[in-house]
Amino acid sequence: MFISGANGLTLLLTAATSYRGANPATESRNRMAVVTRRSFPAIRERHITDHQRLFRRVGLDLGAGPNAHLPTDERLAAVQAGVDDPGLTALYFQYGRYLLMGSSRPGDLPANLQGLWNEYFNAPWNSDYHTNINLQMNYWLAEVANLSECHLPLIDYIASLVEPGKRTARVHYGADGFVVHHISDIFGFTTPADGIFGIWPMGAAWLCQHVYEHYAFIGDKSYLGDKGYPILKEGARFVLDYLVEGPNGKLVTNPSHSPENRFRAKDGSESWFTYGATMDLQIIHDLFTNTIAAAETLGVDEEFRRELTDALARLQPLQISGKTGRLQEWIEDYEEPEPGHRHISHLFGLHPGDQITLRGTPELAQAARKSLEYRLSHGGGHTGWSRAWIVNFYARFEDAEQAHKHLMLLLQKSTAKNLFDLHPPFQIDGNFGGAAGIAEMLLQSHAGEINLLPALPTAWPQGSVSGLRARGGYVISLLWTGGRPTSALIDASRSGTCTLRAPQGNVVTQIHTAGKPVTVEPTKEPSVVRFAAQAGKSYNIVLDVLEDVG
Ligand code: FUC
Repeated sequence: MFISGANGLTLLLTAATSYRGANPATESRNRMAVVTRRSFPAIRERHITDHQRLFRRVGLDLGAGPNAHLPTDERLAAVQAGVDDPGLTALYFQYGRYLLMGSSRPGDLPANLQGLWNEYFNAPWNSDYHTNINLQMNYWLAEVANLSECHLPLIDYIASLVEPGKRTARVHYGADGFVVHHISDIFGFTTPADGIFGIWPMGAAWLCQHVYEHYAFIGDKSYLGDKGYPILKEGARFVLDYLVEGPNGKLVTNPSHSPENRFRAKDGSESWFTYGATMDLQIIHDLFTNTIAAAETLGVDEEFRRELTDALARLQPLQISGKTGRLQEWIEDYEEPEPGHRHISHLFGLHPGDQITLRGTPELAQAARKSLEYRLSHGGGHTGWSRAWIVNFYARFEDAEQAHKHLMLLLQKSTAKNLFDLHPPFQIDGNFGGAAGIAEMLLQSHAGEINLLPALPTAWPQGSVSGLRARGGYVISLLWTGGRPTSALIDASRSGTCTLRAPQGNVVTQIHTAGKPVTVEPTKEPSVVRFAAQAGKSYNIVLDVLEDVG
């Protein structure tokens, strides 16, 4: 085809697959017939409207930075040379949202290892859905970054694995419920794969976290009853069957391993397998807690709830090594041949789980921190996704400077010119995980309270964020200056008690709604207050420095 004398060219392309039974040629032609009826400006306008509807829900301003006038690749090169550019960090956050919007829309398949930007016939790891960190990390951003509907493709995908996963559970383990191992695909692949460490039957249990989190943020009971809870129940059923009594009478998984990591047994031999690996116990804690909460909310399955509660009470507790003070990754305090391993699985309970919290379980938090520091002192964080996870861990430790340092390392060592995350090669999980880490530095809500600016680094002295979501149905905007928060706005979509934690050294002094003061209930901690939030109302939160009050 030759084109000459033109000053513009519009190419229309439609595509379809037979995945859901359609005839691709007919489907493509039908779509083309629809598009060709529209003018190019009209198509563009529709696209922009659709994009802005989602994109503009969240704003992030960390200051323009010194290089705002430069193209992105040059800004990144400057950051890689050590220049501080908070504007690029904000761009990286919004880029993460943009990538999720582009690769995960309701009705479609979820974002795979390359989102949907795979350029190879034989892509790294088959451009598939790995469920021992990668697929889940793709969705850490969805709810907090106000893209809840972009989470739905994952939840639909999980739902599609229930039936095949039930067959696998029956055939491989003689168990009820559904199981997924560490590799899955859109054709219902749920069996172990990839050699010996394919025997990791915790994929479904971890995925179930997303099924519940969608409810925790949005609070849609009909979603929970019709779609969410039936999945949680099948996930929990499998685990109940899989658990066995360990030598000390506690319930453990067996066989069990910590994703892709191995240990040195007492006789010096290396092994992947043991029983009751820490990550299994934490995932199970998460799954059972959420399933019980869901059943309670729906007022169903009292007997099953009891079964789960009993099993939870008998679950092998997490252990701190007497020798090193670190959180143990395995049931025994084994040595590791690769202490800087990229998977930091035994910290699942810190993030994305909530079993370990700074104030709720301070000893475990301290031990988890030691484990993380040990990993890092042996070269941990060398893949993009691993580094992104570390940002989230430090945000949960409320260690702003470390979180920021690892965010910078993510940009410096694991980011391509177009801001795609590098495993290497390109793998999109680090983009989503890194963006989620930025949100986690600004707002947390996993510990039964809304934690405002929990990890604000000195590199972002001035800024604002609008439209982040918190569990409990809140949308939150924040403003800070001189490293100190000045105000926050909370829109409540559900009625309930809202517990607010002001950033370190600050307190909530007043709360107003529609110009009227709201009764603020103090707590034992000066920086924590409670108030009764009503659905549909907006609350202005006034903050001040702790010493200035009273
Ligand atoms: C997990 C990781 C690898 C890679 C692959 C897609 O198996 O251990 O680093 O990210 O998924």
